[in-house]
Amino acid sequence: MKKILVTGALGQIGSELVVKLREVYGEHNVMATDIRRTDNEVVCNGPFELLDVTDGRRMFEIAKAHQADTLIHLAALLSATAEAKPLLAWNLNMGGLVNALEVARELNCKFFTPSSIGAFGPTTPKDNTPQDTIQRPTTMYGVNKVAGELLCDYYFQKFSLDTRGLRFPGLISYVTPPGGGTTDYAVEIYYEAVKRQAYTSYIAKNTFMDMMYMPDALKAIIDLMEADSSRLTHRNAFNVTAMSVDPEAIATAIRRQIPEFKLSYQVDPVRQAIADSWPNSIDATASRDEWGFKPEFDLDKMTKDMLLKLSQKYSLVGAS
Ligand code: VAH
Repeated sequence: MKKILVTGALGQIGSELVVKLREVYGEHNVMATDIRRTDNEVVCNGPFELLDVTDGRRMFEIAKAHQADTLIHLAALLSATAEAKPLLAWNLNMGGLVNALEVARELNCKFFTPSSIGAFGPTTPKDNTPQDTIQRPTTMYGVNKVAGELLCDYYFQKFSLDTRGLRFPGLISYVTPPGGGTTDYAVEIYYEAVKRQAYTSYIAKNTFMDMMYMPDALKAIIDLMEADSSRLTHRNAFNVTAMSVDPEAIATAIRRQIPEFKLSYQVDPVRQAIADSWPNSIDATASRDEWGFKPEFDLDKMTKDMLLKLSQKYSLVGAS
């Protein structure tokens, strides 16, 4: 990777990945794009262009002018928003992906786009979900992710495009809160813990889902993109995870730092139904075997770092 174009650069992953990529590959070598502009470091500390990913011609112009050799396509609607606006999600998630793949094909770019545990459905084995198994998701987001995995495999087989992707679990971060996801509760709980030592979860007790801390997600993207292509069998859909937790497990970890923390529940039936259709835990053996995936943060280590960083961010007296 030398000259990188990132779409969705102001999203939960993009806002941290761009900063990390600029540290590793040089500020001027990472072109950040998003449909909106803000005054944060992604926009101010390196190349930035406004881009609606449904405009393939504009995407091509920006990538060509940047002389991109790598395209990291992150722009998409997440699961809860996609369920509320299914046709918008189809047009943006699939239209944007096809545009990005076509730009990558025309400019012969190495290509990354994330899949998700949302690519699995209620008939998928729920515990230690295998790398290769049944994928009949019952959400528009899941349909988009399965179609996306297959489309990226097609561009590899048909056009020899070097496409790569990860099935991300819920990602937890303190920089840019996620928007419109089902796993967002696992981020909100930390913000509320430092602000008011209490949180009301919209996901029910004993709803286990895979999660991972953002630093591990960023390292996984870079490690996969730098991996020897000949070692990659699963290429566009590697299962990655660091932990399987429910709201109670997170609350228990928070109470080790903030003993007075209180957790209550007000379940959102829409997002609960999405969560119930996903695995409880997934198997990441293929990622370990094919490109050396090894997350650093477990629940306690992530919780300590999240609470410390959020306390500093809100200059609150919180976790020490
Ligand atoms: C979502 N955070 O909740 C995303 C992710 C596995 C969950 O795909 O939609």
